[in-house]
Amino acid sequence: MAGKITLVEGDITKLAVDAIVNAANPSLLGGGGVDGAIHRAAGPGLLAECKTLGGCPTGEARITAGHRLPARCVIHTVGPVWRGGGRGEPGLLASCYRRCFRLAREHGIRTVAFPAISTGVYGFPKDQAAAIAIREIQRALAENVGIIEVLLVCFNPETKKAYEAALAGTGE
Ligand code: AR6
Repeated sequence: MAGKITLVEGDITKLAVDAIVNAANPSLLGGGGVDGAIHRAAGPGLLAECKTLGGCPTGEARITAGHRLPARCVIHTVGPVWRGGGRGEPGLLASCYRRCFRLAREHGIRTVAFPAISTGVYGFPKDQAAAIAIREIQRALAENVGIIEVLLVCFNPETKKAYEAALAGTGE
């Protein structure tokens, strides 16, 4: 495999990687959860840049500079709100990861950190989200998109357990 997956605990805003991923909403103008933390740490320049983007549909992604963050870039993606699983949520979540990797390749990003997209306020079950994340990340690494390391940030113990189970299921 061309790149590796690493689980890390803690706050994504502290990571000095090429890009951190933000679990945003379609306005791209900030919110709670990891989105709020990223905007607070990045400072007002990030909001100003986001205002120029005109929002982002669910399942897509947009890229900005990192402003005051240690990360060079922020990839903002909009995960689906969980509505029981029958409204295309799994496909939309997979699309978030694919769009993030597409942007990463276009921008020469070699190290990228993801939060557990959609598993907070948006209510996506953590185990299902972790399985989708691992599958899409392994696919991107196998396609050799230029990434050398994907960090999966575990903000709570349940998220870490879900990733560990998903990785065990794939023989990683
Ligand atoms: N570092 C890493 N992970 C974090 C951090 C952090 N600093 N803070 C929270 N998490 P959420 P969503 C984890 O709710 O479900 C916002 O208001 C959190 O524990 O941030 O995609 C947006 O504007 C969880 O595991 O994102 C949208 O309106 C994961 O990040 C909405 O929330 C995602 O939780 C998006 O909801």
